[in-house]
Amino acid sequence: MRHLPIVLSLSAALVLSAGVLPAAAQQTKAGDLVIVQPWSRATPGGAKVAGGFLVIENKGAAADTLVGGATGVAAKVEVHEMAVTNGVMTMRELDKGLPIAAGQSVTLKPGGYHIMFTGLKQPLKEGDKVPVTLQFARAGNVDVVFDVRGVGAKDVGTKDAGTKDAGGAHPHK
Ligand SMILES: [Cu+2]
Repeated sequence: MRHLPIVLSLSAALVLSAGVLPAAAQQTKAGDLVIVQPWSRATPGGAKVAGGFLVIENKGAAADTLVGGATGVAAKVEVHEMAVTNGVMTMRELDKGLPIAAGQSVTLKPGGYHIMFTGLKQPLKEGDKVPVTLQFARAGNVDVVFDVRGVGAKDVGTKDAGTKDAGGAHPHK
């Protein structure tokens, strides 16, 4: 099944100035689904995993399920859940995927549900754009682009205070 992603590049103003509101959130529509603002975090040297975060809205009348995905920068794209059990933060793979009920939206964010890129083939650097194909049970494959934010970024629109984004931080491509 093929869906051409509608990637709004309203984000030209991107991360250059601090305090940019996420009003110009990147959105991708695929059937009944709207994928909002996928982002990830820069990885420290040698890290083999990275988290991926986004909002998935299901505007349809039927439930869908995020079951996984694929990307060129990692061996696998898994769907994980993070939870505090007896005071200890643990995470596990959702082997049946993450359901998105009809008419609902699900937020994947640090400390909760998230995408996990495992077997990273290269470090993620702030400012990178990482193409990822998300796989849904109903909507099929959906191509999105994850924005890589600073190491300390906590949520959409949040930048760590110490970010040194003087531009030109694109060592390749
Ligand atoms: Cu994880």
